[in-house]
Amino acid sequence: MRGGGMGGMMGARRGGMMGDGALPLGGDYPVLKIRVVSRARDNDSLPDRLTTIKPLRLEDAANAGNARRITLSMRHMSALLNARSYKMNDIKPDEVIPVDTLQLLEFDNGFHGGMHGMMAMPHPMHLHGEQFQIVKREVNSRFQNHFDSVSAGLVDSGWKDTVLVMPGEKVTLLKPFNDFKGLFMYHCHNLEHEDLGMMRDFLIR
Ligand SMILES: [Cu+2]
Repeated sequence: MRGGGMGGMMGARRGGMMGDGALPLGGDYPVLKIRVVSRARDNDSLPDRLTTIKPLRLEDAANAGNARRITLSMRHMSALLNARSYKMNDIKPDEVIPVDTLQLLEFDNGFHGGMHGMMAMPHPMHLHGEQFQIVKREVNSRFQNHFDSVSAGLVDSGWKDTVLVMPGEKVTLLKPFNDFKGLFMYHCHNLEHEDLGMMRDFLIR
C-alpha cells in the first residue's frame, strides 16, 4: 500500500530543512505491506440508509452575517489562535458565547494572506462540546497545491468534531452551543501545536 498527500508534503518539508533526498509534494511512499494467506467469504451488506442528518441552517445562526474569525498562525516556538497562546482564565470578549445559540465560526489559516513558507502548516482544528457542520471551504489560489494534495480524502459533509484546515484555507462552520454553560476548549489537534499553546477556551454563558 502506498501513501501520499500530506505525508509527502511533510517529507518535502523535512528534506527542505535537511537537504537530503526528499519526497516531492504528493509523492508516493510505502506505508503497509499486506500478505494474503487464505480465502474468505463476505456476505455482509450495507444498509440502504445509515442515518438522517438534519442540516444546520445559516439563517438560524445568532451571528449569520458576522462569523467569529479564528486566525491560525505559527511563530518561532509558538502556535497561536487569534495571536493568543493558551492561558487559564483568560477569556477575551470575542471568546464569550451566549448559551443556546448557533454560531457561525471561521478558521483562517492564511487565507487572507500574511503566511510565509515555514509557517504554512495544516491544522486539524477541534472544538469541544456539540458537533458542528461545515458550511464552506475556501482556498487561496497561491496554496491550491496544498489543497490538491489532500482533497481526495476530505469529507466535509455530516457531523464533525474536528476539521483539517490546510495552509491558505478558510473553513466556515456552524456550531450549536446548547444546554451547557461553562468553558469549552477549541484547539489544534496536532500534539506539537497544542503543546506550543495553540489552544483557547470559549466561555458559554
Ligand atoms: Cu496545528
